[in-house]
Amino acid sequence: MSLPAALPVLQPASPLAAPISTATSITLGLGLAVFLLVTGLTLYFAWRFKHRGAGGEPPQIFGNARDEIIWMVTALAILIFLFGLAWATINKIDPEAGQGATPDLIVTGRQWFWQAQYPRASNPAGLGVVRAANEIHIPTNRKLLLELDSGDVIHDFWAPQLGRKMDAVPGQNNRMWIQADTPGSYLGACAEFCGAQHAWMRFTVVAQSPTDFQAWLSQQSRQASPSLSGTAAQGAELFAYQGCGECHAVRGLGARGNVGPDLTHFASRSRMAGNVLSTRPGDVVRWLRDPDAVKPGTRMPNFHLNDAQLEQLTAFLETLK
Ligand code: HEC
Ligand SMILES: [Cu+2]
Repeated sequence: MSLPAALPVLQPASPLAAPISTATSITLGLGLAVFLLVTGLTLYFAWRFKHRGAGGEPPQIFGNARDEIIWMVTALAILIFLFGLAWATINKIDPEAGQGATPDLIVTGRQWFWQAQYPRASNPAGLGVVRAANEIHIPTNRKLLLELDSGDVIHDFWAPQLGRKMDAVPGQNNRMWIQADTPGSYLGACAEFCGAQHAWMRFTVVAQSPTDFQAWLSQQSRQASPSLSGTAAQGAELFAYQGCGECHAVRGLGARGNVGPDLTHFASRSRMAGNVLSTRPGDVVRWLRDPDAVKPGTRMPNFHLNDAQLEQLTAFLETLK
């Protein structure tokens, strides 16, 4: 999966994002027109009248009612137009949620990754817990209500192709809508400075057809299988022994931590740690060897693991599909 390095801010892929790009383009276009008119006239007059010589000050004009009304009314008309445009845009991108509506998704920002939970109520198959990190799956062609929470400081959820952006404030449960028209991967980022690794708090929204999405949901709701053998089994033991489960959940293996990402389906994702690394074995080893070297300031400690231990843990993590 290849994603652009920069956020595609003016390439909407949603009826909730298109009005934002339109309003941005119109506003910038108007600003550009005014800028060109004013600088163009200034340059023109400077050139046109440069031969007048130093004849003292030109006559000053005061109190020309007609001219003053023209430039006040023009400016006011532009402002009223922009106000109307903003109003119309807000109404389109931010429909009312309805009191007490159950969110389709609960997205929580944490230093420095995003967690996505799919509450039971929006889960017609009656599946259990589904908790993903940094890869947020959604069905296409449906308006989804997102609840935004934070586990620590203020973050800001922004997937510019799919909807507006909104702060995730501790204890405030902000709500917004997103929608994707076509299946695909859409890049998102934290848009509110939240500490040293703010720039590596990226995520991907994976939009799938409703059938594919249901299949993903039921696969994610499965628990990890405890029947492992060889290096992977040694890795699972080490995972328990080192206390990784204090911070990470692996459903089915008794690990219930909620400080770091839920790892139950770690290997089903393609990127980890806020998109900074892939989930391929080489990158997993790099992360486990020294998390702070990859993301300085991370809450995950360095366990000073030797090569054999790194291999075992990685083999175990790669089984968590
Ligand atoms: C004190 C809490 C803590 C402990 C203990 C801990 N981790 Fe982490 N871990 C984190 C945090 C926080 C992150 C998220 C880092 C980020 O993305 O900024 C993380 C991220 C990860 C990731 C990347 C997951 C993803 O999907 O992005 C893996 C894999 C991982 N840890 C494995 C382990 C293993 C294996 C152990 C035990 C040797 C362990 N962790 C122990 C806190 C912890
Ligand atoms: Cu953040």
